[in-house]
Formats: sequence, C-alpha cells, structure tokens
Amino acid sequence: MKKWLYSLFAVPFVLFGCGDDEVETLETAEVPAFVEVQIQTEEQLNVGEVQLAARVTQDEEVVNDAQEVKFEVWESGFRDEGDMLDGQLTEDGIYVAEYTFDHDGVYYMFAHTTARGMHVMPKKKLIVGKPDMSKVVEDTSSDSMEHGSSDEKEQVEKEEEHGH
Ligand SMILES: [Cu+2]
Repeated sequence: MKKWLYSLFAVPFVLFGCGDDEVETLETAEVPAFVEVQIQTEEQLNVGEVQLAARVTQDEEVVNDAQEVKFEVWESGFRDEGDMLDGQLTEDGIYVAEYTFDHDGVYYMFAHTTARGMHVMPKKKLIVGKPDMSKVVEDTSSDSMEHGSSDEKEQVEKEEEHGH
C-alpha cells in the first residue's frame, strides 16, 4: 500500500520538477501506462467451488510479474466476515484462486492487485444461486483502500495523524 502511495505522490515531481528548457522532454517522456485489471469471474455463479480470476495487463501487454493479486470475497452486508485469498499466476497475466460458496447469496469481490508500482482494485458483484433478494442485506462497506490485512496498521497511522 505504501508503494502505491509513493508512486502517486512521485508523479508531481516528475511533471513539475524540471526546468523550462526541459518541456520537450516532459512531452516525450514515457509515462508508465496504467495497470489494468479485469475480473473474469462470471457474475452469475452456482453454489460450490468457483474459480476467482483476474487478468492483469499494462498497455495491452499481459503482466506476469504482479507482486500481489489478492481476492477479497464477502457476502453483501458482511464484509467483516469476508475472506482474503492469494491469487496464483496461471498464464497470460491471469491470476486465480479457488473459492467455495456454501449458500445462495449476493456477494462482492475485489481483486486487490499490486503490479509495476501501482495498486488497482476492481470490484464485482456476484450472484450465487438464486438468493432471496428480499433477504439480502445491503452492502454499505466503502470502496476505499481498506485492506483486511493492513487495516490495523492503517488505523495506527490515522490515529497518529490525528494526534497532531
Ligand atoms: Cu486494494
């Protein structure tokens, strides 16, 4: 997560850090293309074992060296009880993890991807089986950078900031 922040903050220095005589360099400088992540898991799934999959590309080229692809899955309204799975590279920039849905429901998944110094995290809604929509709990969790694994650390950092 830190790396992601650094790369974000480093950009202004690259853009504004050079003198006037370097404007041409700026225009022709190679800005790294954004990493793109496409969740390939179908929206409609059956109860049982399912393959969660995401394809990582950069500038139309497959990315087989992603530092981390983590799948976060949770039932709508119960993100706290969700799971985090490590995606494994198969081929052509496709990272997968097996996950078992044991009952019908509406679920959500994030593909938390760290690659080439960037963090991308697409989200997708999954419908497993035939859930009774009147009983589905609305999901109010945020789309922010709260990562199950680093929540505690982020919390500490926030508290420190507020202490000043
Ligand atoms: Cu993320």
